[in-house]
Amino acid sequence: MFKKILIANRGEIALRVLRACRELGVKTVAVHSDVDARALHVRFADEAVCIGPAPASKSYLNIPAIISAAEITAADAIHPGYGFLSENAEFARICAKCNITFIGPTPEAMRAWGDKVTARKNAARFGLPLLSGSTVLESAEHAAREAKRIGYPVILKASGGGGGRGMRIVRGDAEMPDAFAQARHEAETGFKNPDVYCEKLIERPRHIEFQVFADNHGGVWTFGERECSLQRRHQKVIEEAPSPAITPEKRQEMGEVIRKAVRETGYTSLGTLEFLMDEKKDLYFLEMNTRVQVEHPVTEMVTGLDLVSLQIRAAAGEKVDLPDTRPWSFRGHAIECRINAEDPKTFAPWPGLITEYHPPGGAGVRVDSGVYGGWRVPADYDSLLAKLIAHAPTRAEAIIRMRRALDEFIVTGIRTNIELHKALLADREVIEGTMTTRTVERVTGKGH
Ligand code: MV4
Repeated sequence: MFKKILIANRGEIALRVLRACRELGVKTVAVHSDVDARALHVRFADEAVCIGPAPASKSYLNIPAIISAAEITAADAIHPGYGFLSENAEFARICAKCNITFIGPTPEAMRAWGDKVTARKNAARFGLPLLSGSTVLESAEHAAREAKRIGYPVILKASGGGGGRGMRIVRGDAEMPDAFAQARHEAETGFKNPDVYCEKLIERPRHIEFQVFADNHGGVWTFGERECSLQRRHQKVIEEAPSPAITPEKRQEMGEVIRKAVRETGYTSLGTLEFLMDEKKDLYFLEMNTRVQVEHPVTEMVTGLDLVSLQIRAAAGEKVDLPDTRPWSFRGHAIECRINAEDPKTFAPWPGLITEYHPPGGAGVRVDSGVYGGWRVPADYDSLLAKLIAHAPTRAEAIIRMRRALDEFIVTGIRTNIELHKALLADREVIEGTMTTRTVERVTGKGH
């Protein structure tokens, strides 16, 4: 096991990693920007190093400062959390060169899955179900030919993109020249890679993702799926496990296909495979996230596993001893609400001083947060204040428990999206479990 892990992140995920380290008997180093000097992750760590001013580009994304902090403190590994440097293959390569273990997959695996056209090729080769689509499109004429073959409507995507940025829907030949030019331009400026490909469009998809884990000794596990359809502008709002749209048979079938693909590509560490589900409930592979995800707690609640601990143990080269490689047996249902500091009307971030903070508790309630009463939420980072997770024997009971917990949550001084969560958990589609990626937009009203 490692002696000391540097956590290259902030907020709730830095605390989450700290907690796993404590239980594994590993010393911790927090890094922080100027505005985070009094943050909880700094107070809970064994050591802390200031790595720069508030802007992330000067601190949490500052590779030389983070590597120096690891060298000064003699940390033997770096956990990147999510966001920031977590999917930066170059950072993983630099860590290895400096004899520091990057807690995640190899730089080669990060590159292979990070490029969407390469990921599609891998997925096709190893039997993951794919939407009809193209490889890299060379011109608007080439794009129109491919779109005709696939059948309109199609969606243009950036190969270097992900998370929904730089996508363009195209419904016919007439729209293609402009759409192609715009998609290419956005890809070039946004991701420094002009490569664009296209796919058959699914109009009202559900977003479902599968959790995988692999150690360095050939052990590969899938821990079922998470339902992530409740999103706004590509930001997830509520996630749950299991998905109400997945039967045990489908979970078993997907688990087998995914484990085979993961094994044959030599992938290691935690990973998440994102799928779209169409009206026929068929699943299609979209992309793979090579990091721990924000919503990992819902999987932890229904499996009883500590995914971050498993990720650290695998990175340390441990042969992980889980009972078998069949899909995990699930206990009950878990829902997560992302509590953000934001304007309830405009959804704009609402940084500022938290005057009072009282998180809910009681049976089946978990809160992962990095804030406290008296903490000033900086304007420089994302607006996630806390993840509220409710676990109960059934989905209906988990919804009731979540409503109860939301009613108990006290945050004053700033505004939050707690009322949005209450509205979503009172919505018919959400209650019935038939939500799609359009549901949040409908509940919040078209104005936004
Ligand atoms: C799509 C799609 C429809 N058809 N691909 C958005 C995130 C990125 N990973 C892929 N995304 C989409 N890809 C095809 N072929 C619709 C979306 C999409 C979406 C996906 C998941 C969750 C929310 C979404 C919101 C709008 C669009």
